[in-house]
Amino acid sequence: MGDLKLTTVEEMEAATARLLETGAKVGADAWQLRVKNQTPHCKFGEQGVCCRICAMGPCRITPKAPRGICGCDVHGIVGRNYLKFTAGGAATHSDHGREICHTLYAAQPDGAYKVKDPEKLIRIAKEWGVETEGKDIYDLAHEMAETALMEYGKPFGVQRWLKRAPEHTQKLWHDAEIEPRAIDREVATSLHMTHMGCSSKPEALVRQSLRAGLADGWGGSMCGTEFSDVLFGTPKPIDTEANLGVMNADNVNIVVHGHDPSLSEMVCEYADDPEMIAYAKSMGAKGITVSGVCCTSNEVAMRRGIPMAGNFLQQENVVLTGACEAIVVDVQCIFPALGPLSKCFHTKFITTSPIAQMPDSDYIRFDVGTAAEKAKQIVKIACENFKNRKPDLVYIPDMKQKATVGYSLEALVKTLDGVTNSQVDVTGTTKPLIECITSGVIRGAVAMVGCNNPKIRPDYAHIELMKKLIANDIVVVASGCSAQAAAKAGLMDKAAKDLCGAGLKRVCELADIPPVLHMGSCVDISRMMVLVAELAKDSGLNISQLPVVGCAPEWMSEKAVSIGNYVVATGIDTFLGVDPYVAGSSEMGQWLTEGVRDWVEAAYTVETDIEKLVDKMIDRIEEKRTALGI
Ligand code: CUV
Ligand code: SF4
Repeated sequence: MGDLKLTTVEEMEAATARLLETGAKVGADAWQLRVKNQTPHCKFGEQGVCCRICAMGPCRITPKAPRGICGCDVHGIVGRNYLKFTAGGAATHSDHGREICHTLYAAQPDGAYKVKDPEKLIRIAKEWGVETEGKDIYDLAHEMAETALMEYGKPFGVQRWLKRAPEHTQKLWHDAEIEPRAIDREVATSLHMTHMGCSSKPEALVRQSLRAGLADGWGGSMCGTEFSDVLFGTPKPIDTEANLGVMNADNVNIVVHGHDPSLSEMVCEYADDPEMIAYAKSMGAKGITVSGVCCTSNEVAMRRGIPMAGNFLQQENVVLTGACEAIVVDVQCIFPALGPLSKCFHTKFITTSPIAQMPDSDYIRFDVGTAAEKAKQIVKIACENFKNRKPDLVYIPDMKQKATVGYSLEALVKTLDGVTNSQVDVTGTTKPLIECITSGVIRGAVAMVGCNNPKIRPDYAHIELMKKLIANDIVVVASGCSAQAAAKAGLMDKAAKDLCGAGLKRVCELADIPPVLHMGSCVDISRMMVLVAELAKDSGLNISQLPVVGCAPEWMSEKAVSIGNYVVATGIDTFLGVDPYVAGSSEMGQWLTEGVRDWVEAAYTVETDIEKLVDKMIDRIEEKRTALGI
C-alpha cells in the first residue's frame, strides 16, 4: 500500500481559482461571484420569519410587528416554512424512487433495462409477502414494481418498509402518530397543513415534518435504493477515482449529473460500446471518458466504478475545464447556471427530464421506452462535439485520488465478516461490527451526509470532520456530496487507514476497507437506516442507544431537511452545520433540539462552528458508550 498524500482543500481551491481565470476570459460567471451579489442575505428569510403563503402578505415578523395579518405568530410562520421545506424534499426523493419503480415496471429480458439482481428482488418479495414460487422473474419484477407504486397512493395503512425497523422503533412511531401512510399523502397533508389558516402550532408542524421525512426515508427513498439495486445490481466494493483529474484531455468527456441512475446507466452502457469508441476515435479523440457529478455520479461509481469528477459546488468546474463535450443531466441539484456557462464553451448542456427543464440547454427527452436510442444519441452528440473544443481553453487540474466505493449494506456485512472470522450464515449479520464497537476497537460510527453550501467553506467541513473522527477511532459511513468530498481528498483510499486511531486502523487492515465507507447517493441514506436497524436488532439495543450519530455539515437542499427529519425520527442524533431557517423561533428551536426527543429518543444539534460540531459529536458518542457501560 503506497503512502497516502491527501489532496487539501487549499489545493482544490487553487485549482478552482485557475479555472475561474478561464471563466473570466470567456465572460462566464460562477457561484463564487453570485454569492457576492447575493450577500448579505435577507435577514427575514434567513430566520424563517417571512410568510408569503397568502396574498394578504408577505408578512414579516419584527419586534414591532409580532404577528402576520391573519394573526399568526413567529413560531407558526417558522414552523410552516420548515414543514414546507421538508415536504419539498420528501416529494423530490420519493418521486425519484417512483421513477425507479416505473423503470422496473418496464424491465424486459431483452430490453434496455433488465433485472440484474434477481436474488434481491426475491428477498424483497418475500419480505412483502408476495408469492415468488414458480413465477417468472420479470413477472415478479412487474408485480413488485406495481406494489411499490401503490405505496405512494394507497388509501389505507402505513409504509411497508417500516417493518424493517426494530419493534421498539415501530412502537415509538405508532405512539407519536408519525408512522407514514401513503407517501404522496404525507406530502399533500404537509401542504394542506401549511395552507393559510391551517396549522400554526409548532408541535403539530414538527410532528408532520417527522412523518413526511419518514415517508421519504422509510418509503420513497427506500424504494429508490432497493429497486435501483434490483435493476442495476447491488453495489459491491469497487475501485474508482475522484476529483477533476479524472477527466481526460485526449478523450471525449461526458459528465453525468443529477440523481436518477436510469439515464446515467444507459449513457455509461453506450459510452463503453466498441462502436461508440470507434466513433469517438473517428472524431479525433482517443476514447470516451464518462465521469460524474453529484448523486448520479455516486450511483454509477458504486456499481460501475465510473470516476467522480466532483460534488455539488464543483459542477461548474467541469465545464470550466474546457474539456467537457457534454454534461448530461437528469433531475435535482443541477445549477441553471450550466446553461449560460456552457454557451461560453463548446460544451453541450443536455437536459433529459420533463421535471428538470432549463433555458440554454439541448432537451433530449429521455424515457424508459426509448432509453437505449436516446443514450446512444447523446453519446454521439458528445463525440461529434470533440472537434469544437478550443484547445487554448483546456485546463484539467492534475488532481485525483484513488477510492474504493460500493459499500451497500449487503457488501458491508460481507466485508466486515472477515474481521472476526466468525462463522455467520450467508446472509450475514452485523455482529462483527457490534463486537468491534463493544470492545472499543471502534468507538462508534458517524453517518456523514449532505451537500456543499457556500456558507461553509466547501468540502472543508466534510473533510476536517472526517479526519478528526477517524483519528478518534470512529468509523464514517458517507453518502451524497459528503462521500465525494471524502473521495476527492483521498479518505476513501484504503491507505487512509494511516490517519486512523490504532483500533480503526486495525479493523481497516483486517477487513481491507477504507475508514470512510461510501454507501451511495442521498436516497441511499435509506441503506444507513437499515444498517442501524440491523445493528439494533443484532445487539438487542434500541437504535437511540447505539454510539452512532448523523451529520450534515454543509447541507443546502430541501431534501437534506427531509433526510434530517427521518434520521432523527429513526432515533439518531443529528448534527447540522447550517441552520434550517428556524433561528427566528425559540419554540421551533426548542422542539427540534429537545422536544422531539420525547417522541423518538433523538434530536437535532445545530452548530455552525465546525470545530465545536465535531467535538459535540464525539462527546455524544462517548456519552452513549458510557450509558451502555462499554
Ligand atoms: Ni442527492 S442533495 S447536493 S447531490 S448531497 Fe449533493 Fe446528493 Fe445534496 Fe444534491
Ligand atoms: Fe401573512 Fe398570515 Fe397570509 Fe402568512 S398566512 S402571508 S402571516 S396573512
